[in-house]
Amino acid sequence: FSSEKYSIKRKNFGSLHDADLNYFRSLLSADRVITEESDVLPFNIDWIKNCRGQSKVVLKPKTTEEVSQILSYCNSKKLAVCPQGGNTGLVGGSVPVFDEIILHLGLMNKIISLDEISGALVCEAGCILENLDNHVREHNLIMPLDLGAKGSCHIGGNISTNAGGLRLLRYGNLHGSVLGIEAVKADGTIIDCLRTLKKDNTGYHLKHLFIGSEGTLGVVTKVAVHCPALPKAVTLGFFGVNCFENVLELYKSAKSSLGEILSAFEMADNGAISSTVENLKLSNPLGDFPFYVLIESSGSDEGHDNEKLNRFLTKEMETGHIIDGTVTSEPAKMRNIWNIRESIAGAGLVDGYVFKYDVSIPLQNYYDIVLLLRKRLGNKATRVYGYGHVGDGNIHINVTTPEYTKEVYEMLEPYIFEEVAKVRGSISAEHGVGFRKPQFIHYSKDETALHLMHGLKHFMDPNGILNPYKVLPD
Ligand code: FAD
Ligand code: 2HG
Ligand code: ZN
Repeated sequence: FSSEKYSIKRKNFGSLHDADLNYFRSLLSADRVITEESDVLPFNIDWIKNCRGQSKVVLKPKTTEEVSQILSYCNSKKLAVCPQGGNTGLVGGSVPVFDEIILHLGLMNKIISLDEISGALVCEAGCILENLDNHVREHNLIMPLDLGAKGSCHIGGNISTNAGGLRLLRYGNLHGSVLGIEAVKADGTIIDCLRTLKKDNTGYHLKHLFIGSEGTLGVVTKVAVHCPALPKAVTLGFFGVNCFENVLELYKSAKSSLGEILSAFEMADNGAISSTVENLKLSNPLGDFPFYVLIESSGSDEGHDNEKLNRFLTKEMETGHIIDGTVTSEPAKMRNIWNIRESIAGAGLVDGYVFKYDVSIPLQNYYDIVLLLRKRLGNKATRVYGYGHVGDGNIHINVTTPEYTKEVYEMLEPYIFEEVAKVRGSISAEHGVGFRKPQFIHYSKDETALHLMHGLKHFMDPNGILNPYKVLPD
């Protein structure tokens, strides 16, 4: 259990009784109140199997009103609640720590409207990202975010974590793309900020409170998202690069040569790609290189885009920044290349256990941390590798071991956060703070900021029932 593994004390919340279950059964139907231990178990365990809670019940509301009634009841009884979307979060935020009630949004999965002209999509929070993307593509639009977990994560979960992903470089983060939100406060009040307007400066921009607050300030029930136009011409290149300095040179050059058509710039080191080849049996279309770079262009004119891309590639083969590569516009081939990149997150799990770090670091220091950790851990780790969203200054470091050990954990934390703080980086670039990092948040936020966050939390949720033990330190 997470509480024992990380020595956490249960806070003074109410405990679940039969009368509470009866109330929930009367409100929802009995089949939407899950209490069978084996059925509840998967909702208690996170994606990387690092955290495990002890909840006895999963509630599956279908409407905002049901969410409101559940929260109002829980607040009156001081019953703690853990909101859960697709449960793909990587910092333990989506699973309970003790016996918090799991509020699963999966049945709130209706698409409400799509305005093909403005690109405004309105839907419920439990819609799966990939389903939304497939739907809007039929109308020549795409979702402004894409990530390896798209087949299971919910748009409400994405918004609650302010997920970044593979195209943030192009479309920006969700604070820009989310047009409106409907959310339910801890006391059951429904906050209706569900507008589809691009411009709306009427007072405080409340929707932003719910973007990235990881279920601690309210439960997101409906969202309005701006969907950009589906690009007509997409090309993907996968390249072998000799050293990290050349990855940076290539990024600089891609920005200036490709300009507005550059839609992704990702890198993975040799260890990251090897983990997908060795552990998941994926085939690497290139030979063995110290670094790999994935560059995607998306535009509206194939001829114009290809001309730019060819000029860029010819130049970079000549400079030696690119040693080898493959470039394709065929959807199936592009899918294969993206699959190698997107599979890295899960590949390390095959080794046994993965310690995952997700940090923002200024680009000149971006890769240093991987080298430092390799040296520090020596043969204590099976693999130490780095990969991530170069265009966003965001690197993921995965350390794999046969099993979780306190010794390796203590060699990694807080060391890694200290190193990140030295260069004024962020200890969580895109995955959030969740359960795993509240005690380290001070490496990235000063006391005045934390004080304001505590004040907001208290104002929004005075009993602290929403996702306790997460985000903020005690
Ligand atoms: P969950 O995991 O269920 O929940 C995440 C947090 O949000 C929890 O704190 C939960 O309490 C809260 N929450 C969920 N739904 C709601 C709601 N409706 N209202 C209020 N709170 C809610 N992240 C990135 O940023 N970029 C990536 O590229 C990326 N790639 C990933 C690849 C893989 C293979 C995996 C497994 C994860 C990846 N992630 C990535 C992590 C990312 O945070 C999640 O995938 C996603 O955004 C979480 O959505 P979810 O629906 O699974 O939320
Ligand atoms: C990615 O970019 C995700 O693939 C997951 O953010 C990163 O698992 C990780 O470390
Ligand atoms: Zn990522």
